[in-house]
Amino acid sequence: MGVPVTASIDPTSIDPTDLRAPELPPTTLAARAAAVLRDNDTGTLVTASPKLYPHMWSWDAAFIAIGLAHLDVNRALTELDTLLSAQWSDGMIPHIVFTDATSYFPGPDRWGTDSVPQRPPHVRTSGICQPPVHAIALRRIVDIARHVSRDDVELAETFAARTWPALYRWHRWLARHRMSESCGLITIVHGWESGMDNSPRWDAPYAHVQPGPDLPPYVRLDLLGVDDPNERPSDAEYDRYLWLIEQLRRADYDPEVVPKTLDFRVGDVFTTALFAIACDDLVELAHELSLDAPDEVAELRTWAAHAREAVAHSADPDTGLAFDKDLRNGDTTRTTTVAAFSPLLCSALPEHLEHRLLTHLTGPAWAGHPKFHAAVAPSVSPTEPGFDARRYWRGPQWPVLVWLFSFAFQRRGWTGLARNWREQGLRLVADGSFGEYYEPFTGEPLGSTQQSWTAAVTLDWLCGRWWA
Ligand code: 2M8
Repeated sequence: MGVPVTASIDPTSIDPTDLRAPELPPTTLAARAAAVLRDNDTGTLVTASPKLYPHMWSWDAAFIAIGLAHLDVNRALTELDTLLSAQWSDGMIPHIVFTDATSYFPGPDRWGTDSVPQRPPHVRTSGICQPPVHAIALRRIVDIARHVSRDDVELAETFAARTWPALYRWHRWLARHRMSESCGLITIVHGWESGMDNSPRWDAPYAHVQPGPDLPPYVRLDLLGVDDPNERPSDAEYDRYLWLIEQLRRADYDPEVVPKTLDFRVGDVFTTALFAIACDDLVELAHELSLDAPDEVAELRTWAAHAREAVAHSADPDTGLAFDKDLRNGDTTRTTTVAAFSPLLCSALPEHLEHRLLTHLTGPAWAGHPKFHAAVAPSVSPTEPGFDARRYWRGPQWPVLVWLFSFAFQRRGWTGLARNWREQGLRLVADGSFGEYYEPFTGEPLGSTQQSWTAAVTLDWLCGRWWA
């Protein structure tokens, strides 16, 4: 079932306070965001964007489901259901669930997962994962439903009880196969698993990835989906991305083998922080729904504690900035990107250090940069050597990340800050083009437009009453 054409926003649910001169009035902006989700809806999944990304992406789907819940709780649950129906039998949620579209590369043939026994037979998928934000989304949708109607609460709670075991198995897969024995951080085996594909965080680890002469030839299609190739990763980066797919195929996507053998193996602080709060959310859901799963709940608590500990250990004792670990050589990757503020997402640090980190995040090198169009964190600060204002994860501001931090601030009780980031996030998206990312100085939308997760977080900022 698709988003109903008649789905409309209840204007009374929109909090109109503090919007700084948006180009579009909030009701118009919300209606346009709803239209993006409706236009990108195939019926059972909303594609990440119409042109550049005509498939379902794992972490996009979680944010998209939150946006959908403001239009139709049932449709939001269908989105999560579609994703979960593509879960591999070992528990992994794949990073792409493919539609029939052929305009994206690498598509299912290049991933070569058709013969992998863990993959469910009815659907074609990639063979890696993305950050585990799904339990966070499910809990948020249950909350949203509580403000809609009794029927929606019933629907959402029944769905949550039914799918809780699948989300538990997904977390168990991460804990079993990806929690690094040496540092406790969640291991990623491809930059795509971080969601921040070409972030300078990965420059040093990618130096180990040397594509062989037997890398099968390929043609990039992503460059057709943007105005300027400089907004996307370079060709050299793409060679490495594709080489890792070759290595994954040669390892038969075996979850025991992959994290021990791939040329890219990194403990990711951001994914680990999200894992910690997603485990908390599964525990909370189990309590709220009175689920009888004491052993599983105990495991989730342990994983959350280990994840927090690992994030805390990866933080610099003076600044609180947290850094990834290159598991191939044990190096701490000292590149500061927005991910370095991950301890704030999961309350991993003592108060004085958190305060220092927060001051830095909101200060002139980051969100408080005096020349920024909107006062939110960029993916990389202009003060960092790897900064590039227009290129993808190397500098632009990403509404979805702004939402994640604003949401975490709200949950932590930092309501003033949360409201401020919401207001500034709305300033970023106020022109209604729903860019994938934005040039921080001018606020120009870059990458794809009509990007579903941008529309979705806009809807949550506008209609999620608890921001007020
Ligand atoms: C981007 O990643 C894909 C590969 O997974 C790509 O560039 O082709 C990233 O921004 C990722 O975080 C996001 O999930 C995906 C779809 O929006 O696009």
